[in-house]
Amino acid sequence: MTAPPVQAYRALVKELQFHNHRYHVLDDPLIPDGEYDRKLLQLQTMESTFPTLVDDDSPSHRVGGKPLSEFSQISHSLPMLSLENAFDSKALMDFDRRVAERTNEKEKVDYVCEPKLDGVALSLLYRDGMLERAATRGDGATGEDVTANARTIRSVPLRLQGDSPPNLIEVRGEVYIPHKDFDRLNSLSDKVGDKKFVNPRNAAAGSLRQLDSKITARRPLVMSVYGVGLLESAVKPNTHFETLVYLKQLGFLVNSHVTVATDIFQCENFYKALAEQRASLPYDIDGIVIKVNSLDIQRRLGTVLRSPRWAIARKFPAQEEMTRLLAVEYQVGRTGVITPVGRLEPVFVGGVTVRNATLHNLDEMARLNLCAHDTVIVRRAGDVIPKIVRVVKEYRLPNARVIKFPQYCPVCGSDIEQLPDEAAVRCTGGMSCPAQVKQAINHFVSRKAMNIEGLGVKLVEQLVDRGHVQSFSDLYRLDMDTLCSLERMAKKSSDKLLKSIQASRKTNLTKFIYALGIREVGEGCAQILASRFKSLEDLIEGPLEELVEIGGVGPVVARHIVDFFSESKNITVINELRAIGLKFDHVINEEAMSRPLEGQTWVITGNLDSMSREDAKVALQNLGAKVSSSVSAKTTQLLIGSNAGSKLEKAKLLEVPLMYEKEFAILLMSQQAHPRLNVEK
Ligand code: JCF
Repeated sequence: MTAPPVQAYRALVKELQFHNHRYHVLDDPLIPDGEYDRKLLQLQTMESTFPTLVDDDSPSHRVGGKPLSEFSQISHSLPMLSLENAFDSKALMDFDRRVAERTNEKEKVDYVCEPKLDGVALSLLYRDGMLERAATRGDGATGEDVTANARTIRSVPLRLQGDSPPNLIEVRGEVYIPHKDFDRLNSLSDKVGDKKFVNPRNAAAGSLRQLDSKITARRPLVMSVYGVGLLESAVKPNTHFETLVYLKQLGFLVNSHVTVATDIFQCENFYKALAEQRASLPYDIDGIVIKVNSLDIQRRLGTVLRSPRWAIARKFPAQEEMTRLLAVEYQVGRTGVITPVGRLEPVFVGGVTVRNATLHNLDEMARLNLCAHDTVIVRRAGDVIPKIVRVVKEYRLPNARVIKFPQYCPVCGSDIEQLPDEAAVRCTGGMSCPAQVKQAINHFVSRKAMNIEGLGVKLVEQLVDRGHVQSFSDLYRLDMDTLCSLERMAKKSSDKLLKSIQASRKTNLTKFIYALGIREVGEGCAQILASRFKSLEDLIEGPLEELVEIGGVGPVVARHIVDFFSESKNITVINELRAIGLKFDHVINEEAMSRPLEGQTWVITGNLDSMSREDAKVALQNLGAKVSSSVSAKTTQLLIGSNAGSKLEKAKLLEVPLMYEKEFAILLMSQQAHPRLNVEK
């Protein structure tokens, strides 16, 4: 038998530890994953051939070991403290005053601010640089021994870095699961029919408390450290910030947002800045933690009950709250999309009072499986539209009635349809559906369409409900008597409105095409179509192939245009308008031509491949568009790159027209190809 290759083995362990740290702690891998896996396999082969070689810090231990029958209890040598909460800035100022009162008058107190991670606390004990024991917080005095599980967490060093590790160090931190890993975990568990996790925190807590560490090993846990308990070492840090630097040097992951503040106002500013970033951080946080920086002052301040006097958690408003579902109502949009909306007992969540939550569509309704009067968890994260996360089944009333998505349009009773590759359910009623008529009219009369002033939403509502208006042409048949019979309409305003309606008879082709409300045809697109076809007849006859080739139109929009004009109802509407004497000759407006996107508001989301977002922004601005950073009902168009996130979600909800990068590139090219559309400085 050959002698075990001790040196080669240790070298390989060290090499794997180095790459593990680069990947999981520094987030800066040096070698590709496949290369790492090969090296790990090599190590495992060595270990199975020469079992005597296996060391405690072997990376092969990351895969978990034998299941336990129970966790043993561990008493913390120094209690694991909890934090006092501050829910407003006054509470923070009070904290600062209490600190000042207990410290020497001339002493300047610095603070350290960090995000408060929403995970589970864990304590790690290292003796002579080797991970010896890991324990949960438990009640602060005693926790559970989860050493086997902690070993599987890649950002937990099995051996500390550096040549002179402390004799003994107890490191404390928070174990969590980043959003993207959580989403993946939940979609995986979906496939095998497992129960989904409600949120990353619960998933982290459940994963850390698995008796079978092989299961924990497959969960994407991350540990970020924030403090030290016991410490036996030749050199000791003097401040909290130095402690964090020290922990980083030992190979731990320390949150990158940690900042020193020289007074409490800076802490409050840090809080505000982080609140802004909260929705875009890759993990959940529920506030910030503020600690006195000097460890000497910390010692003098001491603790009360179970919280230190030298630290406080400034909490964000909760993003999830519980409330009661009052009813589900259905909104029918301009294009017939039926959106279920939950009416809620008002609840303060994410910093505002929420009364409604979107239920998105049929699939979401099926997922939630709501019953009348259910108790629900509402989530409002960032400026995202509030949604119902789940039902609290335990509070469901006996014999509660299941809420079913309607089988017919709740407004007009027409059939509804769900297209194979669409989540949305639509009413097929078109212009026979009052809800769609109202919205179509609202769009038709809007400023950038026919520009009929004085015809607001409330008025349109009445006109349609009383049967005065069923299609666009009916607007031109309205008379004084009819208008005066409506609520809050006197002679003067009726007269003004009639004049405005008459004035709109003379318009141009762009505005008219836009006013028709063809799906996804915004003003920019209408402009392109008008300048290309010059007359409505030619546009109506334009074959799909020709439309597809127009820069800025794209296959999806082209399809919508062809579908629109192949509906005889729509042709009838156009003919009626013509018969009434509407003029929509193609008037070329030179100024509008050089700025075809004038008056539009675009939003960019995701990463663009062919250009930077900044370049795309400048290009849009040159064409006359405004570029905004958030999606709202006013957004004309959303430009979508890869990995688009919540903006895309929101745009879909608000039915904002979408444009993918490819189509956008074509739009830009088409602008350069047409001298008249060119941008000249
Ligand atoms: O991120 C956290 N959840 C967190 C919790 C951060 C800290 O600095 C903490 C903590 C709990 C107690 N510090 C203490 C003393």
